[in-house]
Amino acid sequence: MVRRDARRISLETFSVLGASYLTQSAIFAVSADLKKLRNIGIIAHIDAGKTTVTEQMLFYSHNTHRVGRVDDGTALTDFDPEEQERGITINSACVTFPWAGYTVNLIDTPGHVDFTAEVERSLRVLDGGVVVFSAREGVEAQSETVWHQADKYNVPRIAFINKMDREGADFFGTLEEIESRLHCKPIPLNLPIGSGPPHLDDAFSAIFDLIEMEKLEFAGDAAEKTSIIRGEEVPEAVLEEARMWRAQMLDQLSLFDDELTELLLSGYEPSAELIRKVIRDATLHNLVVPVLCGSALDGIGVQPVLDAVGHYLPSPEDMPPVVGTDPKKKSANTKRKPSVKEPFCGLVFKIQADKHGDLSYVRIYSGELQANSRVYNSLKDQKENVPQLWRIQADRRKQVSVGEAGDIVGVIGLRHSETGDTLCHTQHPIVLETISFPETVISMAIEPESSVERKKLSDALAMMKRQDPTFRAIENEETGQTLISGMGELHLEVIRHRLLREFKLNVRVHNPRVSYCETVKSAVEVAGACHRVVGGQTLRGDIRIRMEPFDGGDKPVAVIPACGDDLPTELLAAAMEVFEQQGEGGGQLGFPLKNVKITVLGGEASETESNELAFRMAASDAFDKGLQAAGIVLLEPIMKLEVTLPVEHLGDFVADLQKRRSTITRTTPRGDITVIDAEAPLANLFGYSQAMRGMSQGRATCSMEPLSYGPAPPEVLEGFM
Ligand SMILES: Nc1nc2c(ncn2[C@@H]2O[C@H](COP(=O)(O)OP(=O)(O)OP(=O)(O)O)[C@@H](O)[C@H]2O)c(=O)[nH]1
Ligand SMILES: [Mg+2]
Repeated sequence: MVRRDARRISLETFSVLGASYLTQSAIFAVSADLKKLRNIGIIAHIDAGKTTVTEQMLFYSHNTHRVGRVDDGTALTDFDPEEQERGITINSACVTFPWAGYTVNLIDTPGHVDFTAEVERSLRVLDGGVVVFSAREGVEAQSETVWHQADKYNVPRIAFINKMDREGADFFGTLEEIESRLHCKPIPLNLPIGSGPPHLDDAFSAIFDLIEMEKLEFAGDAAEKTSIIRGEEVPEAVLEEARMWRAQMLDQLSLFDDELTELLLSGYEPSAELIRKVIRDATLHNLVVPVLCGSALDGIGVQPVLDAVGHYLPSPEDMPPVVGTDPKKKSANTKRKPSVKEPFCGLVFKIQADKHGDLSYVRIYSGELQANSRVYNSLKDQKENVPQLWRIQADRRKQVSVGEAGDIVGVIGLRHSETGDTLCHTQHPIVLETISFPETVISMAIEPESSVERKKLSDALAMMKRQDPTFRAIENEETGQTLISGMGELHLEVIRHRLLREFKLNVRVHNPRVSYCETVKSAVEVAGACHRVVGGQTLRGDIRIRMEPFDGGDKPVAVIPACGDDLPTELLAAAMEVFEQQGEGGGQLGFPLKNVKITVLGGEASETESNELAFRMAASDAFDKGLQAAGIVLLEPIMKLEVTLPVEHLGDFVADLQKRRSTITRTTPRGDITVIDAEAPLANLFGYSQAMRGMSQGRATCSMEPLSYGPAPPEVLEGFM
């Protein structure tokens, strides 16, 4: 068992207490055993109930005295005033609590696509996920997106079908959608008893546990249903359905375990313990997704989700060793096991402003991180001091002296580290894979009310950029304006409100516009040359390249050497570096380049007159000539759109979407609502939320996310020429 000195932590001072309903024991929750630790994220489409589920979990684990409500602005993890006013989560928030001998580190993430970076960075460092679905809306657009993000990081997950108390709740329909739209094998572990709101005869009231084969009723006040009444009498019809689903569950699970198969073939009932073991193994290998259901708002079905987190989601010890590169040997792979005995390594995955300085969240993968120690930022090649370590509970924190493998801790006082950087032992360097974030799609010019505030604005924006990797701000000294870019209208609106609220900066804003990119129109072959005399010395370099449109590759501009032994290695390397740098610098109109390939075809070097400088100049010349000859294609962001609307408005919505240059890919009826899937240029979607509300008297909802970049209409390009 891994040593974890809980006393060492509890002797520390307990500081920065705000007025809240957190219990005193809250932040002391640290497991003594790595096997009993769960680092999990709650992920879902906007409004599915992630924060409500989190609140219930905190309450049942005795971390809070009462259940906070998103609708009253009292949820612990939505502590930002912007979140409380809007009733949505914007920032991911970290909480720790004990449950049945486990310690759970949980990150509640936002569902709105504009804040997708928060999901990405959380999934990058978490070991397991709870995916929440609304039983009424089923699998929504953003559920698919976060599901794929979890796939990317191979995160085992369990599903919770929430809102079983809503009119139109459909447990089995949602189950089917999980299977068909998310391409996974969902296995229900419980069934709802009843469905829909209290005024219905067959209202949702309890759940039936298919492993223990018993009914679970949740008794207590309103949402705070702490006591579970097990095994109450169950109508025969419910029992019959449960037997059918249990048989199906065991049948599916038998594919993964011989002992279970043999028992079933011999006609024996397997023990609950064996069933859980098989589910756990299959979940950890991402072969199945255990599914539970309930109504978080009414306090039904949340404790079983907590039990399932312990039973089926991985501990840090279940995770394979993290793999990184050794910065000294560049490409050599190096590994760290999740153990305190290994040298320290961890990943900075989030930076949050704090009145004491930036608070950097670090997931520790191996070894120990001590307060007042010195570590190495291997990506930046910088030594870092770690003055203070904190355990974080939403907006509150407690100072600790050490964090160990598997933990998530906050560090105050790092000077060079950014999101995605690796911190490690100074003598045992390793670089872990960094976190990649999507490109921004929307921009807006802003300027301070008075020139006196320019410096203050630039400092505030620099701070926000440190915290938010999907936010950009570029100052234009000529116009005095700053172009800020982000993931959507809401993202930029939140930034503007923060400037006003936190920094008392009232900025003038211009109309938002989309973030364009450029690519080249056709394939061209050009020669770049440097024939010059500099300081009495002749410099000579000749290089030939092909520049062409290219759909693929991880980088916006792919540079490929294909010139054999034509050029000495160091001269070719110098030229390649120039192509890569120029590629990042933008195209003819100044927009970022994208989907371009440069192939170095050959060149000529003279033994006496060619050096790296000559080849840098030749490469730069070739790059400029290539762009000129190949021509420009202006690219605009295309969005994937999912609109949910009352069926009677379908005609108006389709006509409106057609006016907005969109392609409707699917319309799906779902009870009395219809879901339209479409693709449309972002430029034509400004103000869509408002228009959509107008067309449906506020009953339609819509979510959009960046899909791709496509050619902008010729008149837009002409406007920039
Ligand atoms: N009827 C019903 N409403 C619920 C339930 N769970 C959550 N809600 C309501 O749904 C709305 C959204 O809940 P949240 O918990 O904020 O959802 P979320 O997934 O955290 O939303 P974002 O963080 O903004 O993506 C709130 O008005 C909740 O009161 C439920 O089980 N039943
Ligand atoms: Mg939320």
